[in-house]
Amino acid sequence: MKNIMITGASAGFGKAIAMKLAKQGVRLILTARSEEKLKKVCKEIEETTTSLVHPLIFDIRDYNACQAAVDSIPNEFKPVDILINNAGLALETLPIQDGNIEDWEQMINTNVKGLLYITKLISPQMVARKEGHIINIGSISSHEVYAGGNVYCATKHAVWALTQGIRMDLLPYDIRVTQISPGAAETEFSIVRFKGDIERAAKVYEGFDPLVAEDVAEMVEFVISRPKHVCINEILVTATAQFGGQINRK
Ligand code: NDP
Ligand code: 8X3
Repeated sequence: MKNIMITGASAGFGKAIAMKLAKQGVRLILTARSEEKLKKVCKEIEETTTSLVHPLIFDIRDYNACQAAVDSIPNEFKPVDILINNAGLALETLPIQDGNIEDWEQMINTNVKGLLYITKLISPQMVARKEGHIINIGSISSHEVYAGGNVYCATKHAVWALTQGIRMDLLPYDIRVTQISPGAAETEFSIVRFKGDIERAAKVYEGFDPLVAEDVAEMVEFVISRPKHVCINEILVTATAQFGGQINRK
């Protein structure tokens, strides 16, 4: 039975990945800040699958909290075989001159530093065992920049650079490192981005069929099911209606 840790599993991709992998009978360590939402996901998994699940409630921006959470993982959920660095967010689409420092810090601290903190805490045991798989959730924004996407796109470009750097560093230890880079997907992402403005968020997905969280979960399922000698370096996946930053709306 594999031990799989997924950050940001209370909603969106993280939740869908957890639900999908739970069907295989695994041990899941799921993390998020929202206790109520995460425990609901855990309950659903426990009630509908044979998988075991351990929730960790903490803010990934806080290194001490990350360390305490990782230290508290029960022995039966260790060692982590697969780490899925998914927690992340975008805030606003403001031009750079109007940007909000707190928003920038939250995106950088979550999307870049949070990913680094968890990778730093989990990778040493993978190195020691010469085994493991790290999957980073990047974005089309790891490759493209759009108006008002400035800092969010910079964080996802950083995730791409880190995926490459981590893969190079861990190459001698047979550790697989993969980035999954989705285009626009309808999750809570835009509601978070527009700070609860549901109507504005809905407009992002008007006039085309966006990706859904299940699509990304299927990519993860595929990537981890490859034989050990196969490392999918990156999957860049968009809605059929999206090419780069361009969306063909009807
Ligand atoms: P959601 O908003 O639906 O989910 C985001 C998850 O991240 C939640 O579980 C949230 O949990 C968690 N999270 C956010 N901030 C923190 C924090 N400080 N500490 C711990 N957990 C945190 O968004 P998505 O599922 O769409 O996004 C998941 C990832 O996919 C992100 O990295 C995003 O950038 C990326 N992405 C999204 C795309 C999209 O169009 N939706 C496309 C490409 C990439 P909680 O709030 O409970 O802490
Ligand atoms: C999230 C999707 O369209 O903002 O990474 O790049 S998008």
